[in-house]
Amino acid sequence: MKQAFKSKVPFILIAVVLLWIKTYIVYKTSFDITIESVKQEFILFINPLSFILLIVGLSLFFSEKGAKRYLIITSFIVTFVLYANAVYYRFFNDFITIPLLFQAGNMSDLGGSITELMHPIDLLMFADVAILIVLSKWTPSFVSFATWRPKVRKLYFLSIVGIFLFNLGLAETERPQLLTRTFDREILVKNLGTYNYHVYDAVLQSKTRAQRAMADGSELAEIQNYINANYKAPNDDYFGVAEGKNVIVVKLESLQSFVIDNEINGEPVTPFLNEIKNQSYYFNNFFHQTGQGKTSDSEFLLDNSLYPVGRGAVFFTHGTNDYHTATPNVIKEEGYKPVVFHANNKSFWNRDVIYDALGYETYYDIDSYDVNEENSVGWGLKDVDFFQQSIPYMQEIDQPFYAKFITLTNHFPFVLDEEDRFVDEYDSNSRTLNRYFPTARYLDESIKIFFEELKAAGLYENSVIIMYGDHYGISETHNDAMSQYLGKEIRPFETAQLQRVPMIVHIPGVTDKNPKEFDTIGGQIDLKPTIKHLIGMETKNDIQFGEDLFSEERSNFVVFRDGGFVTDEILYTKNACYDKATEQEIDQEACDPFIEKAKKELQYSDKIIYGDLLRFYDGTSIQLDETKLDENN
Ligand code: GP9
Ligand code: MN
Repeated sequence: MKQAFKSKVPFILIAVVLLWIKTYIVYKTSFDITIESVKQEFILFINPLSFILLIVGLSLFFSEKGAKRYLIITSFIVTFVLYANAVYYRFFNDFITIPLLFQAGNMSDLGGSITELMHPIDLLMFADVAILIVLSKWTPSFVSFATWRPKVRKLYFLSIVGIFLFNLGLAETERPQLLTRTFDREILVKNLGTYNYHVYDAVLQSKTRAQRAMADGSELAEIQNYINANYKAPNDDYFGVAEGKNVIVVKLESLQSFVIDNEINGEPVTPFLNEIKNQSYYFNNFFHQTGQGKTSDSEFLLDNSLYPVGRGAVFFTHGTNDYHTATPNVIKEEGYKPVVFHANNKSFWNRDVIYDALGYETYYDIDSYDVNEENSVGWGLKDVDFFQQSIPYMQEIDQPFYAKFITLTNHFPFVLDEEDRFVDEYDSNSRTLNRYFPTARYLDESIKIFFEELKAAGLYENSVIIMYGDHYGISETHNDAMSQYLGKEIRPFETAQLQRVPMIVHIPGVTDKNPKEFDTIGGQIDLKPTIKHLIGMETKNDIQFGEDLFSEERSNFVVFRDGGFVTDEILYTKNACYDKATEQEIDQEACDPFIEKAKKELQYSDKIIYGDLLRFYDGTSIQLDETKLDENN
């Protein structure tokens, strides 16, 4: 008897193994997941296991008959989810997210072609469900349906926790802060598995839905009072100077201000930017205000003049909010065509979803570019090729356009091909900082080429070109090397000052005749009102936390996402207050009023995002639209 039991295979384990192997086969055949190492392949292989063990394991609480039924139904549902993803992927090259599923546009795109996307061979995906049905009907002698003792059950569930933590631990070594930053669906699926990813997506979704459902728009009145009281009228000398021109916004990857007008081994790091800033409006006290969402946060600040969220990337957590006041949406009404150029996977930072909400009409993503071994490095297409290949698209777009360009080569870990190296690496104990200079120099070169190509394509004269750095490239980990390069000790005061990024406004025919350098304190949150005023749009009634950088009434106050700030005279960072003139720490009292103001701004901005409050905003006054409340809650 004992012998017979030993040689039997538990039905539940058959279900687990079949689902597991199938999932892995579907990963390899239906999805295009890039694997770069054996470790990544191993993570991919084990990642479906924890979820499958858990969902299948629930059958242990049923009677024998119930368990059979439960296992068959569960296998079917799990397979169906997997299959739905595979079909969705064939069309969208992306994994399903709950909001995407309900996004009308997306699904109707799919509607007509769904049968085309399904193939008879797909039925094989359900083969294991059929096997389970056969086994449970005919109960062959090698299969055991016996229930497990409580002790064994406990062990089973404990081992699931162990497997999950092991998986998460391995994944974290591949991608630190995987869950809080949620970079990319592909990365989540690759590391945690498609099932865990869906659970994660559902949690995120219900959290945001709950916060949204609680909001009724009444908070907006208070926020709007604050914003109105802080409104800064535009400066007549600059208002409308670029009216009717194309707006080209170039996001300079990881470029910090310390490289501007600076040298590496006796050579300028950014020769072209140094030259062009002297034919432009140049802001030398302009800060990035990004959080965990990095590039995407800088884009969020640019288009909304709202702060990104404190945890995670707002592009992900609130990608389907109402953003009808975002620059791309409102600029459309002025006859502008809003587009984005970025040679990366479209789902990275959830861009494909939020760009729709922000109002971008076309996103030229990686599929719009010819990317091959020769023209790519590190994160993908090299910046020079990126700009060159973008020009023909630009020539086709109706003018005026609002075009955002997202560069990529100057991105950690700052790798570069020999032929693109115009300066030598630095020599310090930080490989990151050493390599930063050649890639920053390469980015500068790509901008030079972009300007030349714009001129050759006849696009230059009729455009205003705005360039800004998105976030730091060199983190505090490299302070020793940085202090060697800058020739001074890097304390928290200096670290905060190092968050300055270049910001250049170049208007052909205007700034080349009358360039100007501004030392006013500003940040990415100011880009929206600044750009709108330059092209002659009012912002009087806008929900915004930024101020026009040219306004004479500016408050010269910039808030970091962590609550730190900088004014003309003081700087507050990591709970310490500094006098900017002496760079010494001073009594906290001097900072107190601003600490409150910074906190208030961040809270108001968070309230707008978490409550999706812009859906209640009609552009002039707060109107509580009851029908919207009903349909949204
Ligand atoms: C990816 C690019 C870089 O598409 O924008 O993102 P980052 O890591 O800098 O946020
Ligand atoms: Mn970036």
